[in-house]
Amino acid sequence: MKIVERIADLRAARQGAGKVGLVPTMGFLHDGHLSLIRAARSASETVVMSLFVNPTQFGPSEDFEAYPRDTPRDLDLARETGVDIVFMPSTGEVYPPGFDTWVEAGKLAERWEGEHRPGHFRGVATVVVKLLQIVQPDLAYFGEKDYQQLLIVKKMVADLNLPVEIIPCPIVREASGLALSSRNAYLADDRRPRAAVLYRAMQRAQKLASSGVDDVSLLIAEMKMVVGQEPAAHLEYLAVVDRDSLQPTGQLGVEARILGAMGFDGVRLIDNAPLRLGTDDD
Ligand code: PAJ
Repeated sequence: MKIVERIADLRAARQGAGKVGLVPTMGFLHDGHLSLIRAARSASETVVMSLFVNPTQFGPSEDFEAYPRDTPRDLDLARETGVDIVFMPSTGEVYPPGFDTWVEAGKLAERWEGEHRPGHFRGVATVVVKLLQIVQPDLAYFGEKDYQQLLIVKKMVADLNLPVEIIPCPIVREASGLALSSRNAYLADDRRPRAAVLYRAMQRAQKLASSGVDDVSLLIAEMKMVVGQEPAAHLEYLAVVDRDSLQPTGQLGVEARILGAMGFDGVRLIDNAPLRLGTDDD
């Protein structure tokens, strides 16, 4: 496995690499990240993983400095999982002095994470377009865990004619249902099952929808009741949205998406799930 810190060296390593799959990450790898690497491994000749905690997607009062980091462990996991090249640039390599061009995501970024984390998606879209330009992969892998981010990246790639295929990957969860996240490291081990309350609420909504309940306000009220039973959980938003436009839906159609964010023991957690009327899978 090659470890590359400079853009020029990455470009050189990429020459003649065949079909390239890129997995962008901020490190502190868990099974969610590894599932993306495995998907890339199965479809590409060369797997590139970027490891870069991107400062521009963190707000001034957010956890950029405290964001969990463990590079030696990440490199071991990447090597074991079949990464060929790790790209781990310094902040100055990605944002040299005077850097001043930004990618602004449109309507998809207005609500939900965009509303609660102003500037977040501008930072994400900018760093993702830079990583795509630097690595020039054929395929790039993104998790549904960050569903809004996935849709924004897909839209950006279409709107800016970037020659890459975006491959969505399913959410990996703990046995409790808690979606894996680097930020789960902030939670005490014995608190994690309780932090799965957001997912339990989403499962409750799916169960009702499966039995024919299509009244979205009732489904949301039920989910809020489930979350309300967990005193440590403080909802930021919980919404049923059109799975493509991310606009709230009034009536449950064929398929919608539930998006939620909450504070739990002072940790900010997000989750999402499909919501289908009259079926019981997922
Ligand atoms: P990070 O949070 O490290 O996540 C890297 C990738 O792993 C993202 O595509 C994310 O959706 C995916 N992922 C995280 N948890 C997952 C889970 N439980 N199941 C499946 N996939 C999961 O997302 C970012 O970094 C950054 O915003 C980035 C795209 C790298 C830009 O800086």
